[in-house]
Amino acid sequence: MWRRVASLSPLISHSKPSIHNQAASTFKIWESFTSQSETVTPSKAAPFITFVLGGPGSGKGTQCAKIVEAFGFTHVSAGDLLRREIASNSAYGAVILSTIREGKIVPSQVTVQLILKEMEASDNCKFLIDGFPRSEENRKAFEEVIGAEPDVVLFFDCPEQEMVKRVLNRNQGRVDDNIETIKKRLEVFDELNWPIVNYYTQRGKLHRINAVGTVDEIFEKVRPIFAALSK
Ligand code: UP5
Ligand code: MG
Repeated sequence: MWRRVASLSPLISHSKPSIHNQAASTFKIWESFTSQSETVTPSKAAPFITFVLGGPGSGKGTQCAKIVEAFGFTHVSAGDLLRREIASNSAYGAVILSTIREGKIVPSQVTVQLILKEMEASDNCKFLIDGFPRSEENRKAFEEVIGAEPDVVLFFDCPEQEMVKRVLNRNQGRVDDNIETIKKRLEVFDELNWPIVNYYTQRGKLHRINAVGTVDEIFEKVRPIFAALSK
């Protein structure tokens, strides 16, 4: 049985008018998403949500794969969802692509709707939200739409030099894995990540994990967090 740190409302988007209005002026897909989500059956189990934070190359995706394997979570990578939008030639693909190339942050309305859509499509109720939120504005937008906070927040804390080395070695053809964009990604991370870390530290939800070491060594620091919750 998964013990919730905070009880979450069912996964129905009771989106508040402020978010809806703000979104409508930016991206119309928000409207279509919220109107779709009103049809979701209220019986869906309340989700157990883990936010996975950390700089570029800190190992978020790698550790999420290990958590999925060991604890049966569904992995929702915000970056992967955005890259999927680009690949699908969606109306917003071009805007998302240029934002990622510049190492900047895609508007919350777009990312939040992609994440929630993915969650709603899943039968699982345990989610790892990887690489989100990246700013206080992201965090507030998500929490306002879902009407609750995440249960757990992981923060993979990794020195810049190590993150740069890992990203440059990845070699998977990502448009943002070049030194110029990496510098910008690191700047944006440094500017916007800390308020989120501080916020969830104060809420008693943040687990800071030293992300230096082998993948298995790092996972041995992650495992007890979920093992304790699943008792
Ligand atoms: N690796 C992993 N662990 C290792 C270890 N312990 N030792 C040695 N090597 C290790 O790992 C990176 C590389 O390091 C891999 O080759 C791996 O094998 C190796 P990975 O697990 O992929 O790290 P991760 O933290 O996931 O790095 P990633 O580059 O994916 O992080 P980012 O946060 O930069 O990327 P993301 O895909 O989340 O976002 C990309 C862009 O999308 C953002 O810059 C932004 O423009 C946009 N975006 C938004 O606008 N909003 C969002 O909400 C999300 C993204
Ligand atoms: Mg990743």
